Amino acid sequence: MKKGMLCLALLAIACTQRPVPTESQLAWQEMEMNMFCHFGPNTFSGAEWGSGSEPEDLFNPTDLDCRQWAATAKAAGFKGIIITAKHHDGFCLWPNPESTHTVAQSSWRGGQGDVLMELSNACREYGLKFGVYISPWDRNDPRYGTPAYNEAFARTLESVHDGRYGAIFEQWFDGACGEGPDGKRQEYDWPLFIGTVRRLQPGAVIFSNIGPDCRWVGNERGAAGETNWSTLSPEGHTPSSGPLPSDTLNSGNVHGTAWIPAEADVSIRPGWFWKESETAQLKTVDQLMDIYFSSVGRNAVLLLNVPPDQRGRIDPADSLRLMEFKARRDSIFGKEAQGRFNIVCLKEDISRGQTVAEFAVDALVDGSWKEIAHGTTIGYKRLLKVPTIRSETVRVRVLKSNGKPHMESPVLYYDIQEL
Ligand code: FUL
Repeated sequence: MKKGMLCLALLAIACTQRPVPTESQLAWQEMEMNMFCHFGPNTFSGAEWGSGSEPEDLFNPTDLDCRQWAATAKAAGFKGIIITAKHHDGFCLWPNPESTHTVAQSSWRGGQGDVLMELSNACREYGLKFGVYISPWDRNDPRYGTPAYNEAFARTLESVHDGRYGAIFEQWFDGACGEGPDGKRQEYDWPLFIGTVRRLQPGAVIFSNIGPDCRWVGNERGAAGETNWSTLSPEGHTPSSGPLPSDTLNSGNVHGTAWIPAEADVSIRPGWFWKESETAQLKTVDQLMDIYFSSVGRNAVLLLNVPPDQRGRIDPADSLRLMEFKARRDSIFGKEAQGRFNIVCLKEDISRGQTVAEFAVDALVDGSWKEIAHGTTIGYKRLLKVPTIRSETVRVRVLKSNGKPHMESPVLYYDIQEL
């Protein structure tokens, strides 16, 4: 008998039009894990939020090697890299003609350097996708707080998305703004920003607190809700109008009007930027595994930050931890369980939408069915840890569903360390 068996006991089927992912969103979800690289003046100052008045010469990696980042990401099982092309301090890691606060004004490589060019080339070489974080909040640009800034920011986006760095798989719009009550106020022109990226990179997935293409998961711990719908109702909100409540972002909306799946961002270190003092505080493999189960294993994409150091290389301690994390995942998911299992992997065919709202998993033990897990949503992937069971046969009962569920056969794994 086939190991996984599907039993659809439908209690409720609603025949409404459900949101489904676009081709780009589907491809994005299948990436599962991407590497985030926070890199810029803060790498050298030790700040998490730069003031914007740092001298350009502060940015001075002594041995930049983006191929080493890509090789590390590839070996660790990531499918793409997203770099902070411009963080809140406004410094641009590429020669942005719209700004006077960029690598071109620094003495690094005589002002001829371009981190985005090196990284996009390295990603192509290693078969990784390339993405960019470009912060709308800018503490350097004197136009920030005036309508002129919106036009300037759109041109900034153009100078990255116009094809010179090839295809960009994700544009990350950070919602943070720390201006405070007496600070500058910028009315962002979101239709202009989103339209600019769409026009130049129609295949890019656009991230912000509320989408349009993928949403923030509501925390920086890398944890999606046990209930996690890829649908959301963002009407009445803009990416900067104050996020939806964290629990909404964490769980999505069961009857959400748009397909806006969750992305779970978290750093391997306490901070987002590299600091020597934090090298001893890397997340452990167990912590990374917990993050994996509560992000990828709960229908989210994991964006794990691994910040390059002052040389412009991934710190050996971080690389080692990533390899240990990869080895641990391989030891579990490298082959299906034989004879007994303690992890069940469920998947819906999300190209037809997400429908399952409640399910139970039963295992056939000594000739009778025994319930071993119960949950709400499944989505692209749901990983369930269960007590170790000697059985090769499970069935899934769909107890509540918003439409006809399209599920794949469950797959069983065995984690020897969970004995
Ligand atoms: C936040 C930022 O303020 C942090 O510096 C970091 O970039 C994180 C990913 O997003 O909103």
